[in-house]
Amino acid sequence: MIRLYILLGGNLGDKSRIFSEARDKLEKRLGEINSLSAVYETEPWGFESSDLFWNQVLEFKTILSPEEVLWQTQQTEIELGRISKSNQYDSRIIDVDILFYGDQVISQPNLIIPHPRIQERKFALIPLCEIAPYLLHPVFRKNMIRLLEECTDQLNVKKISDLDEVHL
Ligand code: PH2
Ligand code: MG
Ligand code: MG
Repeated sequence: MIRLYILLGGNLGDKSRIFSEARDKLEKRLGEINSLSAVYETEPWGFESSDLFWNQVLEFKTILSPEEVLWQTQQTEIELGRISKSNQYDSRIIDVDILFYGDQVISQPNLIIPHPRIQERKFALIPLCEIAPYLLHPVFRKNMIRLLEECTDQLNVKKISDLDEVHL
């Protein structure tokens, strides 16, 4: 069993329904959800939009290979109606990103693990700190607390209270 961390992101549509469906589909495809962060409302990183994102980190136990996980996450995005994958950052219904696959380091044209920009993004580090503060980044050899302390991202990341999030 490998411990797998996935980041959900999206800033279009009925985010509550889409996130709930994404969690259900991913649990069927990847394995049991071991723990999950709160949902955070986050300012778009890397591009301008008035549509705020939701982000959430999920921790799974999986027996799938990294390539199988990638395939399953892509199928989930397609099923939930994600249209295109442009090279530029853009608004989207759902993005399912692999953050960590155990402590493995993978560098293939279509699959880079750990996700190459975790350390630059508070919208990933803050939920990671909530559920896995002492998880060691296998490349930088630093835990999530340390990466968050060193992160210079200034964009707003706000926890959505359980009361607001009726469908969770
Ligand atoms: N994902 C991006 C680009 N920018 N900004 C926020 N707040 N949340 C995201 O998930 C996100 C982003 C590319 O995948
Ligand atoms: Mg992404
Ligand atoms: Mg993605």
